[in-house]
Amino acid sequence: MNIQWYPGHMKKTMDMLKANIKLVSVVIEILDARIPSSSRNPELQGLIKDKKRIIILNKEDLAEEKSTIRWVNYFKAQGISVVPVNSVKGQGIRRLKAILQRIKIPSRKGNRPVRALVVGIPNVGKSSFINVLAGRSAAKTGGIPGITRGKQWIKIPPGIELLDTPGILWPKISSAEMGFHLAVTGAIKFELLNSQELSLQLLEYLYKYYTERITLRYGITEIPADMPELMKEIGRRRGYLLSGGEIDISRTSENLLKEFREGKLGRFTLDSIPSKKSNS
Ligand SMILES: Nc1nc2c(ncn2[C@@H]2O[C@H](COP(=O)(O)OP(=O)(O)OP(=O)(O)O)[C@@H](O)[C@H]2O)c(=O)[nH]1
Ligand SMILES: [Mg+2]
Repeated sequence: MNIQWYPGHMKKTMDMLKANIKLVSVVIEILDARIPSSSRNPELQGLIKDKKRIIILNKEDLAEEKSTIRWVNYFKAQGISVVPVNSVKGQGIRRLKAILQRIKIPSRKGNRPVRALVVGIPNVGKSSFINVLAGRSAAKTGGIPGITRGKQWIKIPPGIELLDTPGILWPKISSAEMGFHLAVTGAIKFELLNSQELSLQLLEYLYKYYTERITLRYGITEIPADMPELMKEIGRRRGYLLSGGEIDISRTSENLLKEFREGKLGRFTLDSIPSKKSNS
């Protein structure tokens, strides 16, 4: 899976972040708990530099609990505050609020608000996170990447101001595996993907590591080792037929992706902790 998606609006957002970084005292980096390293924008690290940073592992409800604990420990060991969050149900939000409220801003006048920049890849849940933190629908959200356009300051009393920003990727996604992780979790615009190819790749991943979940979800006990054949079998079980009686592969593929993203096949963490050697 070779994916590049860096349109003009992402470059513009990057420039906007550069211009606004001096206005904030904290950067809230929203990562996808299923892919904590693939969802980390390498271009942001230079921008954030020594600014206070909080990492949110969002969509924790879709990630494997044990892996999330490992990732939390991994970031903590680097001295970074990290909170797993479910931005739909609000889990983790109280802890995050407490962290934000502990941040003291040196000011002659006393109570200056804590201003934070909220950044992350498309569709990771930045706007949902802000809304659940604010306790109201202040920012527009949606199931496809590219919902937020332009910047928006949102006030959260007492004393917190957040800047919602459009999701951004980076000019060169370095590995095919990273591309697969971003695409399969929903960070890449649908129109850019070959959903049948992506879905086959997902099936291969499931077949390799989570065979029992295929059986559990689709009732297939004798799983064929040929992926297109397995895809057909899933379509057959679902009754996704074309008018001539053939299996509707396109519908089956899209449904597999959808169910995976919604957590219907269980919780998944696709990224593992980098080994000590490769961790620079
Ligand atoms: N399961 C689950 N879904 C979530 C969570 N947070 C957000 N979502 C869903 O993810 C989708 C994207 O949410 P948004 O808040 O619009 O994401 P965003 O990062 O602002 O997206 P852009 O503005 O397009 O970059 C929506 O369908 C949300 O309901 C979460 O913690 N768990
Ligand atoms: Mg948004």
